Order: sequence, then structure tokens, then C-alpha cells
Amino acid sequence: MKFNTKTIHGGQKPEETTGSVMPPIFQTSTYAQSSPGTHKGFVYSRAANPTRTALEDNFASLENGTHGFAFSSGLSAIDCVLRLLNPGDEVITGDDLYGGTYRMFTKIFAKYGLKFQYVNMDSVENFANAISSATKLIWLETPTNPLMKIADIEEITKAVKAKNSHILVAVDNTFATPYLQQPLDLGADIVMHSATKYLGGHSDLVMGALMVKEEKLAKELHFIQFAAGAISGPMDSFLALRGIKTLHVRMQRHCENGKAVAEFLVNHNKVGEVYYPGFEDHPNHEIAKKQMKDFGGMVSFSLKDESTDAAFQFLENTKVFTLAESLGGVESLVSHPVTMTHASIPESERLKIGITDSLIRLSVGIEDIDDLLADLDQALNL
Ligand code: P1T
Repeated sequence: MKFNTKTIHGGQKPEETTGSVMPPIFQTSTYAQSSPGTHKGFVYSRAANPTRTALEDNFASLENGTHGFAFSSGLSAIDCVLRLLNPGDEVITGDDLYGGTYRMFTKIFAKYGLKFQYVNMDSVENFANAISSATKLIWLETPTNPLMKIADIEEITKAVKAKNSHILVAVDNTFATPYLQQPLDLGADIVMHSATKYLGGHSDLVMGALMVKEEKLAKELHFIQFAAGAISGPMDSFLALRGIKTLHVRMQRHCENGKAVAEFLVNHNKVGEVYYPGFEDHPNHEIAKKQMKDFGGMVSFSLKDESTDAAFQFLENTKVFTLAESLGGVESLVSHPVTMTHASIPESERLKIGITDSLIRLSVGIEDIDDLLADLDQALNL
């Protein structure tokens, strides 16, 4: 199957007893056994639930993997990956990450003895040079949140595996979605999503996803999902499956609108820098072009007036863009990383990489582009 067909049919079959085309919401915690250990394949919903299984099979199909796992949030999916490691193990990651991922690394797992190195992802050598005998995991977020940096998944994976083939490479594919890039095909071992975002697509659930292609790793992750217990519930699993069926058409419009918004902003006299990997002068444009089918619907920018007051004036006055955390839904959202999504990163760290007080992040939705541009224009010209 090709990708657009997979969003609708990947891993799906009509339900066996009724022929129901959508999987029913199996709102049950447990399943009858005729004798101890004799059952129909389902024992307890933390281990497996038919609605979640339908979603997990679809997840695997979308990323060209063999196994998918659905979690109660994106962060619990990341938590599951980190639980593969042992105290003393080292993770190498990029220097621009979702604030909650950084907070989990620094405030939770560092205290259990994991070590984290943050490198500039522009150069493949930075990853290869940072590897030590303790390195067990490379964590890539690309495009990054909120600065839209791009890491070369294929080249980084090649360089890392050439040094030590046992090091796992995991990619947070939340911003790109499998519509734009498929990290398992580029050599990565694990793909992670905040399915809260584009996969779900309608801002009505919180969910995480992992996809893998290797049996042993799938078994280990399934064991952690089952034993630690951060699973997605049946209703949310149903909603995510429903959302994914339109992922390809939504993404096409997100990309068109994202490009139009980026081009509008770069020509606006109130706007400073625009962070969008589709621009030829974006430092990682060539990698984005090679690795992604298009450039997505996320655009960040700074104002020429770098004061917090100017940023707040803009943020308080958009009308179609809603001021809110999150991204990837059909509706356009605007956010202020410094006070919202990236508030957990110390000021000195965020200023070092360019998350300034006037940085604004847009999740460009699929509304009429004229309404979106008019809204940005009126809020910029106040
Ligand atoms: O919110 P949750 O579903 O737990 O996902 C966490 C997460 C992981 N990775 C990336 C790249 C993310 O953007 C997120 C969540 N981000 C937001 C809530 C946000 O507004 O950026």
C-alpha cells in the first residue's frame, strides 16, 4: 500500500463479529477466561485492548515498522524509550528540544544516573565525536521545537552505527509526521510521536506513539509499556485512528498554508527572523529537501521590536490564531515558547540557542489562507 492508503487501511480489518468498519471502542478493562490461561487473546487492557491494537497496527504501518505502541502522552512514550537504559548509560541529543523532553532528561532521568550530552546537530561529526563507551542512545528531534532545526537522520545514523552498531537511534517525528519523513527507512531504530499533535490532528486527545521494525526491541518496549503501564485508553485510541485517516490531506494543506505564512512573515516590516526549513537560506535547507517530502506547517519568528511587551501585544491580539500550547491540530495556534512550552529551560540555556523573549511559534492550521494572513497582519500592525 502507498502512504495515503495506509492512513485509512494500514493494519485495519473489519471487526470479526459484526463487520464494523471502524473498530468498536472496547471500553473494558478485562476479558473472560474459560479456564485459567484460556482466553481469546486478550487478558487485561494494560497488556492489550482491541481498539488500541487496531491503532498500534496502524501506527506501525504509517512508519513502515513492524510494531507500534500507543501511550497516554508523548512524554510517556519518551519515558518508555529511556527505560531501556541503565544507570551510567549516556544519551546524545540535540541542543534544541521540546521543553518537556528537556525537563524529563534533566529533572527525572539524570537523577537515576543517565547522562545527557546536548550537541549542535548541524554537523554529523558532532554526534560521532561525542560517542563514548557509555553511549547507548541518540535522541533526535527534527524539525526541532521551536527553532525548526533539521538533523540529517540518515547520515547521523550511519556515522553512529559505524562507531558502534549497538547504539540505538530514536527520532521524535512529531513535527514532520510520517507523511513528510519516515525515519525507520533512513536507518533509525525507533520513531516517537506526540500523537496529540498531527496524528490525532483535532486537539481532542493527549497521546504518544512508538514505532519500531526490529522484533527484540519491540519485545523490550512492549514489556515496559505493559509493566510501567502508561497506555492510551480505548476512547482516545478510537479518536486517534479516526484522525489519522485524514492525515495526508490535512498535511498537504498544513504545508501549503505554512509556506504562505512563512513567505508573508519574511516580507513583513515588523518581523525579525523567520525560522522555516523551506527557505533556501535556512541553514539546513538542503537536508530538509533531501529528507522531507515538504516543509510542514510549523513556523517560528521573532519581532524586530525584541521587547516582551511587543510579543505579548501580538500574542494577545490574534483572532483566528488561538493563543495556546500544543500544535498540529486543524486550527491555527500561536504560542510563546519562553513562557509556555519552553519555560522549563533555564534562561541562559535558551538564550544560547536563540529562544528569545520575542520568539513566537505558529502552528499553521488548515483554515482559509487569506483569513490567516489577514489575522497575522492586523496583530503585527497594532
Ligand atoms: O504533550 P505530549 O503528548 O506529552 O508530547 C510531548 C512532546 C514531545 N515531543 C514534541 C516534539 C512535542 O512538541 C511535544 C509536546 N509539545 C507541546 C505541547 C508544544 O506545544 O510544543
